[in-house]
Amino acid sequence: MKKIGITCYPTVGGSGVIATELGKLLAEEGHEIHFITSQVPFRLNRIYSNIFYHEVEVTNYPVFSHPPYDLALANKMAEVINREKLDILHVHYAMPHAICAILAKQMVEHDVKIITTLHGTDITVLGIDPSMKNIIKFGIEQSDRVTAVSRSLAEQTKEMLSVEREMDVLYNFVDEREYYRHSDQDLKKQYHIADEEKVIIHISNFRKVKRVQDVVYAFSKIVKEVPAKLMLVGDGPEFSTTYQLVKDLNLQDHVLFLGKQENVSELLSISDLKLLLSEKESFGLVLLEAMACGVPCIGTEAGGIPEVILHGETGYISEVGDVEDISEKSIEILTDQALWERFSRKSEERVKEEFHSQRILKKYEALYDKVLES
Ligand code: GMT
Repeated sequence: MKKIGITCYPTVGGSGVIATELGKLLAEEGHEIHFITSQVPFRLNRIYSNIFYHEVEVTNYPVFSHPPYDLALANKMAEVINREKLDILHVHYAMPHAICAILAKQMVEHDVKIITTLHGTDITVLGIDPSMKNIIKFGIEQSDRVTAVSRSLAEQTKEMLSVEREMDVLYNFVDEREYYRHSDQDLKKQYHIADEEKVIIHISNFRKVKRVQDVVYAFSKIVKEVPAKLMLVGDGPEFSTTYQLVKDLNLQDHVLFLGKQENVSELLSISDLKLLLSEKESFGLVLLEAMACGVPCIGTEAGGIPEVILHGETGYISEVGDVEDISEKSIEILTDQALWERFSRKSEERVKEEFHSQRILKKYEALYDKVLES
């Protein structure tokens, strides 16, 4: 049994989901888990007797023009490391978590190992920002071990930040107990989707990098050939522009804006195709969730997406922005039932073989053993 601290962004994004799900799996294996975050992680949705939560409280003293969250986090990390005698502090998303962890380690006597997991925008966006680049590089170099969620992200990190150190690639995973194809088709009726209509789904935080408008443009071509509905799940800065585009293309009757949703496995279970057309994407956890529910995916040749979707086996890969190609490939999948079934089956198999939660859990546990031996 190990004592493991975990820090992540508790409210949004795939990195918080992975960190929390990993914490839960580790707890089920008998480890003692200490979440050190600003809020209770939203996926921590039941009580575990061996999971503890330590809230980071920030002082909002009037002298501060910016409340010092990072320092409060480092202080809390040091307090928990010392009091609970943590073996490992595993931080998800380099900025600022890796740097806070290094600082906390320097503040304590107790020997704790720092593991940093890179998730994507901490490198591909923040890592090229001159105001943060050097400190992110510092956090990566000073961590005892560093993992990245795809080969592509590990390579980009080395290239963009000129980091020499060894990095382990540990893919993301989904909880198979939640992500599987549910058989209840009644949901389709509830959304007034006719039986013969195909369902295309996109799930994201509607940020520019996700290119949600390409999804709408592709759909506008698909719906001319195949009776279909587009479900847009999520919210974010590009929501209004996307809404306007749907209106301009006169697609209102074909597009459902569902906003933020949790537990999307039921929505995925009534879907026939998933589109993720990002220009940057280190992994694309939503692809894995779709594949686990037997949904073929089309994604872009960006970051780690081609490591998740096997082109021609579980779905297709297209160039970023090639809406023509994306719509052609979508129409092919949606109109060839034998192809759809092959992609769907292979997607489910691939998740079970390559991205099974127990397989990834074992890899993290092996990494913890290795770092503690060193
Ligand atoms: O930037 C985001 O979209 C959110 C970010 C996060 O913090 O969750 O997502 C990143 O981490 C996910 C979990 O590892 C990956 O599945 C996403 O691909 C990655 N996002 C990007 O690289 C844009």
